[in-house]
Amino acid sequence: MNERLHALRTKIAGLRCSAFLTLHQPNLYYLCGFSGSSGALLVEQRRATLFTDTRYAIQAREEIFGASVKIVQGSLLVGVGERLGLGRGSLAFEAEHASIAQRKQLRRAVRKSVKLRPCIGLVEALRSVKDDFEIQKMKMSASLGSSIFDGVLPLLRPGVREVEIAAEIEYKVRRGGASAAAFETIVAFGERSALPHARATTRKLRRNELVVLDWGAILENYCSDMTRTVFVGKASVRVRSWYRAVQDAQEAARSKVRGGAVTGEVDAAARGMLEKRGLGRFFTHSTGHGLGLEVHEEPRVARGQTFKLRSGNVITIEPGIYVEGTGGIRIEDDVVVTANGCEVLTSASREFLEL
Ligand SMILES: [Mn+2]
Repeated sequence: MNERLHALRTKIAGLRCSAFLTLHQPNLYYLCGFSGSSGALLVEQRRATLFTDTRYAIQAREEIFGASVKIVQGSLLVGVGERLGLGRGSLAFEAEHASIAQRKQLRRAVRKSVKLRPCIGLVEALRSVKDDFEIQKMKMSASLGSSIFDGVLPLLRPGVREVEIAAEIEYKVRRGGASAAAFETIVAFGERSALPHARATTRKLRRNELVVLDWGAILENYCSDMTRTVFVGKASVRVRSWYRAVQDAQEAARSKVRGGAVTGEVDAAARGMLEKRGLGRFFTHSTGHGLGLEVHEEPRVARGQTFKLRSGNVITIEPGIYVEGTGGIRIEDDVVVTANGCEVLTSASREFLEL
């Protein structure tokens, strides 16, 4: 019995829908184990069917649980329409993962008497609570990410380019067993570190500069995401005090994480700490986000969010400050929520390192 499909069917029935359709890869993988890049999963109350094309025929039969496989020539949605036994009733589809063109195609593919019901976040809500097996994988992914940090530090010598460091990080992550980096690795030197999502360039490292490294792995389908900031050279008193403030903000946010806490409070803890140091205006993004099969997923850890954390949620805690023209500092860890607090999955040192 596929418990995930069971939980989804309960939700679908609660919405008074008779069937559910997803085309979104992480949801396909989560619900039936399919890792191919093109598929459609139709979940009805008594059966589930994965539609894919001939490229994935062997793979789908090997991977899938709880659903049967239907290999389709041509449009997957036409296949869905033919299989859908409904004469009437409602088919729920994922509004956030269907293009306007796909929606039109779907309308043509199913009978006129079937209502199409856009819905949002049904599978994502299930995915936000990780089971023990998933937490195990996320621990492995986070520990792979953490394990490469010490090996990168000796490469941070004046003259090295951002792209070289990014390439080294991604190489090490893949050598460690990752199928890919979880996102484009961020390496930002000096004033470029004031861009929270800087893209690595050929800019060379100089002495007495901040270095922000933000990287992650996809290991057995699960993402890690972490950031460390170091200083190459001797930091000023001002930069040291900034670093301490971000460290304290990160710790304040982490200490708020527990089952029953609201993500807006976690965000407020980090923000409040930086405001107290007069740095609030430099913290220009949210404190964190859910992490799992995707690098950004539910829940959001941001100002005003009312999401109540539960054991098994995995989130990042990543406050930062960004001072235009000077540089930025961010510290990011992945944590799993427990009844009484959280367990930090990323183990690399958070101490201020001057290289
Ligand atoms: Mn992140």
